[in-house]
Amino acid sequence: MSDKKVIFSGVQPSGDITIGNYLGAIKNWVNLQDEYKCYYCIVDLHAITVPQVPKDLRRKSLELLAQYIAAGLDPEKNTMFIQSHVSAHAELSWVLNTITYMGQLNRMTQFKEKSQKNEANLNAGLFTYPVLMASDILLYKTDFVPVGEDQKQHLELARDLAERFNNKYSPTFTVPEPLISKVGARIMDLQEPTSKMSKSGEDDKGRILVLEDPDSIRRKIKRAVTDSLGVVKYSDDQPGIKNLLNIYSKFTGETIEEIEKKYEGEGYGKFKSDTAEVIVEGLRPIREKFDELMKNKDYLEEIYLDGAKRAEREARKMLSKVYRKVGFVKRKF
Ligand code: ATP
Ligand code: LTN
Repeated sequence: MSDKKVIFSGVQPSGDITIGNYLGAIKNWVNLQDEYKCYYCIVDLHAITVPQVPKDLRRKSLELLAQYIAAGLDPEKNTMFIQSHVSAHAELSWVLNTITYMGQLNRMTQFKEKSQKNEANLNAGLFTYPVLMASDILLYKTDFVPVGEDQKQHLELARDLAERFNNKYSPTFTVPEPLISKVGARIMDLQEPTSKMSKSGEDDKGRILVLEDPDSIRRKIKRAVTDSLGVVKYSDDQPGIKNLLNIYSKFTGETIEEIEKKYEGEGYGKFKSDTAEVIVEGLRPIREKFDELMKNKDYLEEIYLDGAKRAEREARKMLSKVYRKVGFVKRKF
């Protein structure tokens, strides 16, 4: 048995992933793969809490797997799988729903925001979304969950449910901790630098996709909202510039101070065009690898099949334990 600590994280195949998803989550995962036992999931059950076109969802799920690999996740080292392939996620979610308070879910900011945007489809899945996320995490005795800052509140709920279950029955779940990086944990919209860049937001000009073509990236950065102060400085009074500094720093590994220094006395023009190049070059290898991977669907199929088998084994064990503790009769087949 391996004594490595366990990592679990996931992204919804609800759209094409942005540099927010990449810098806030996936890029950090790559650095964890040697030291930890990692599960990286494509959370399609979560994705259907907002309307999806079935054939697009199918394609996007596969493309997301290809982007995980293209971004540097090694299928030999990590367990990568599709959430709906391991039914224990939905099953544990039911049990955890019965120990979750309505009041807790009512306080979730993502629910408040998304329910405003989806008034026409205010479904119960959107409300219990964080319980399913807790199930994802708790099935694998997860120690750490590397996510962007927006997921912190959901992680708190996962911790709370783990503790509540452990107290009510007996020690069962590991209480997980969030892993949120200092730089890049919250990449903002380029047009509205006070709200987070999102893959499913309406305005396409505010986000940059991981697979976006270089000219389009250059155009979007050029048009990114800044301010009239004219100094490249990391300050809350300059949310647009602060965001570009974060992006620059996360792609290159240079510190914010080093970058500020480099552009001292320069206007925004040069800083912006350099930032665009940093992004283009940072994404180039991912795009190239992605194109190659998408030509080989059999390979991708092999990976998600193998991943689901491995995940299934672990998840089943935990689910059986939970079923036993809550008092269900043991299944004889
Ligand atoms: P959607 O717009 O469909 O709700 P999303 O773009 O917010 O999706 P998720 O699939 O919900 O993306 O999130 C996947 C991961 O990416 C999570 O760890 C999340 O914290 C991270 N993430 C998403 N957006 C950003 C962002 N703007 N900055 C940093 N991290 C982000
Ligand atoms: N809700 C997450 C996606 C997600 C997730 C998870 C992240 C679903 N299950 C488990 C970490 C661990 C989001 O980023 N919106």
